[in-house]
Formats: sequence, C-alpha cells, structure tokens
Amino acid sequence: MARGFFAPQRFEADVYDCEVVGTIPQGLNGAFVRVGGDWAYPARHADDSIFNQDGYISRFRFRDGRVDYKGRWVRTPRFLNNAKAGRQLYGYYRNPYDCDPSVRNVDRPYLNTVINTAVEAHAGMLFALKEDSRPYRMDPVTLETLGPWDFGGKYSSQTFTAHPKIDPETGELLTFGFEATGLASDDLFFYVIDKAGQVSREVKLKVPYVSMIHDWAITRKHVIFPVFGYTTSLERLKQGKIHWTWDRNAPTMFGILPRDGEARDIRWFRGPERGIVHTFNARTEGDKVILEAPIFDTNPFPFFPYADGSKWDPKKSQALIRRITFDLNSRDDGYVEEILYPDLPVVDLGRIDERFMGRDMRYAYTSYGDRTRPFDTERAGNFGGRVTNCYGVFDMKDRTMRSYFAGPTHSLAEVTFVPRRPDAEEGDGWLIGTANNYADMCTELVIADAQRPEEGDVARVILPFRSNVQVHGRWYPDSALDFG
Ligand code: V55
Ligand code: FE
Repeated sequence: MARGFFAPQRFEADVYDCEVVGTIPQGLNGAFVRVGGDWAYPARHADDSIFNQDGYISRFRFRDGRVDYKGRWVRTPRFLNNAKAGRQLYGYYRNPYDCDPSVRNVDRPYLNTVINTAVEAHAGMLFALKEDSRPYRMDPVTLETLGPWDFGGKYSSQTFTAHPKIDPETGELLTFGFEATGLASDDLFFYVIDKAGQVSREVKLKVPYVSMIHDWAITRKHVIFPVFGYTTSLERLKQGKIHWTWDRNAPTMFGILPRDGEARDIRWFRGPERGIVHTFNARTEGDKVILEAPIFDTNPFPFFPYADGSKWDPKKSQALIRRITFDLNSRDDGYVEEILYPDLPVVDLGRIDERFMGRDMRYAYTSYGDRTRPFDTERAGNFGGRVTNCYGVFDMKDRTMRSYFAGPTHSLAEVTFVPRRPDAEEGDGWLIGTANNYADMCTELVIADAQRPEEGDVARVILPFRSNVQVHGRWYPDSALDFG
C-alpha cells in the first residue's frame, strides 16, 4: 500500500467553514462536487489499476464567501460486501472471474462496480458515475448513496458512460453505455434523455471491436465514439487478467452517428494507433465534423499491459492537443489529424466552458507539468519532476496558451471552468480545482481568474488533511441543484 501523500484515508469528512486564504469571488455560490477513489481495503494485486479503488464523493459547498466540505464513500454492493467481510473480496479491475467466489457475479458485472469517476446533475438529480455500471443517484445534500438509477425502467444498457454530455440549448442529456449487455459484449447503446429526465431515444449499435470508450464528443448534429487500442475478451477475463490489454495493431476507429440517426447511419473512420481517453469538444461545420482532444500515440496507462509484452514508456505515452477533421463526403475512411501544440505534453483531463458543448469554441483548459518552474524538493519531497504544476488556458483559434502556476510544493488535479455569470462571454470566469500540497500534506482548492491566470489564485480553500485521489469534478451553481 502507498504511504505518504497517497496512503489510504478511509475516513468520511465534514469540515465546517474551511480556512480560506484570499477572498472567494462574490457570486460564486454553489458546489464543486468531485469523485475519486480510495482503497477501503487494500487491493488484491499490487499491480492493479487505481481505477479499481472504492468510489468516494466529496463536495466543497460555497455560500457567500464561506466554504463547507463533505466527503462520503459511494455505498455500492461491493463496498458493503467488503465492509461486512472486513477484507477485499474483489480482484483485478473489471474482472469478476478474479473475485472471491461469493461475489463472482459474472452475469451481472455491474454489481461489482466502484463508482469513482465522475458526477453529473440532470433533471434535479445528482449522479455519481462509473463506466461499468448504471449511474448511482446521490443525495446532493447529505451525499448519501440512493442507489442505481434506470430512468423509470426505460434505460436498458447495463452500463452508462462517466462522460454524458448536456446539450446547452435543449438541456438534453446525451449518453451511452458500452459492453451494454454484459461482460465483453460488443453492444453500445446510445441514449437521449430529455430535460425532464425521461429517455426519449435509444439506438442499439455494435462496435467494430470491444474497447474502452471512456469519453466521446457531441456536436449540434452528430455524436462521435472513439474506439482504440484497449481490447478485451471473455477468454482473457476467464484467465483472471485485468480487463484491458493494449493491442498495437488495433486500428483507432471513430464512429460518427447523426444525433437523430438509426444504427445503420453510423459511419466508421479508421486510423493508426492512438489513445483517446478524454475529449475537449467537437462541432459539425457543413460536411465536416471536427474533434479537438488531447490524444496519446500509444497506451495511456501503465497498469493495462501491452498484449505484445512491450514495456510501458512514459515518454511515448504523452498526450498532445490535436484536432481531427472527418469529411462526411469522403469516399475513404481516413481522417486528417493536426497537432496544435507540438511541444507541450498535457494531462489529458481536458475541459471547456460547457455552455459551448458541441459548438464552435475558442478556449480549452487542461493541466500540465512545466519543468522550468521551481519545485521545492526540500519541503515537498522528491517527486522527480513528475508534478502537474500548471493549468493551461489554450486559445484553440490562434494556438497560444496562458498559464496558472500553483506553486513549488503543489500538484494539480483536473481543472474546471466556472463562468463568472450565466451570460458572461466565453472564457470569462474562474478556473477551479484541487491541488496536493506536498509540503503541508493537505489538499487545497484553488480559484484563479481564467482571463488572468498568470496573476495566480485569488483564493485558496485549505482542507486540514490530504483528501484521496480525485478523478473528475464539476461546478454546479445554486440554480442547478439544491445542495441544502
Ligand atoms: C478512466 C477512468 C476510470 C475508468 C476507466 O480516465 C477509464 C479514464 C477512474 O476510472 O474505470
Ligand atoms: Fe474521465
């Protein structure tokens, strides 16, 4: 088990009126809600994926310049079974064959989920998400787990992506599940859920091969499903191995479906080895569909091994910000790929001003490590230059970049953009997110002006402990949900 900053925490937290350095911007009322993982019991395998950690939801609640914090485990059947047994019953990531016989659930793999990836609020409900399960409804006030949600029985996929998208004009929730009918199944079900939370469309698709479809993209007219590198099979799972292996020979494929289309309307484009875990955004311009995303040349994650035995190389597994253009009029199945920032590997947790989801936009946000900035190894320990110390504000039109630096003892998690006002122009608002403070062994939430990132943060919320690993977070203003 990890020690130091990444040692398991295993407690639930309520912190009232957190310490604040600086001044919380006026009007920043709502909640920053995030999900991540922690091992309630140690993993069975030392080389398992951290994506297999128990889910933990937490919330910074902002009210008139004051901030409360709350953190709770997501109580899935797996969490409760482990708690009852007092030990880890579950094996490798997404492999029920590797679990204790009492919890094998090979025909209902979603019972083995840990909900540790993302949150979404829609139709007055708060959901915590993991791609191998339906969403879990959470109480936005108490963060109690209310249980899995099937949209009144109208949602038939066993799974639901951690990256659903809300159309800013229609308020619809667009979503999908892969391995939709069971372990290693090639079914992908696409859904439109209306503003009121009712399923209004279901399209049953087949993927060219079973792959991790972690994130995707929408436009006003299309949805885009990336299929890449990671493969699995029932045979592999029966051998007791971790769910994914990276196949260098697997083509990268993008399925483009008109939002109002049927299964026969999907068109698959094809290219060489790439990893597309997260996207920024996409748009349809005439007969072109344009996708922008940080993209890897090869296997993004060291814990999902190469099928051919290759050693994972951090220098090769870096994400670069790219633009991919698909021509819907083309006769062949190729596409054009451009690298927008060739010399700047970034963390692939890309975000945008979500009021522009599916639309043409200017600014993309993500974090990255700037090795030319100072790092205080004396106070923070030797992280060998691996820290993520900056947020980047990327102007995707003129390909410039501005940055926020978190300081010489800090490493940042995912950035979130919060508009200053509902009607503010694109990019006018705040960059918020959490940071590990390795010197003080605590977690901080930083707030910086997105138009003046180099001036540093305007406020920091200091937690009196280090919180567990965060994956994705989102900001919800008071108008989006009642947080109590
Ligand atoms: C990702 C994260 C996951 C997962 C699959 O970042 C893919 C990508 C935190 O869990 O299960
Ligand atoms: Fe994600």
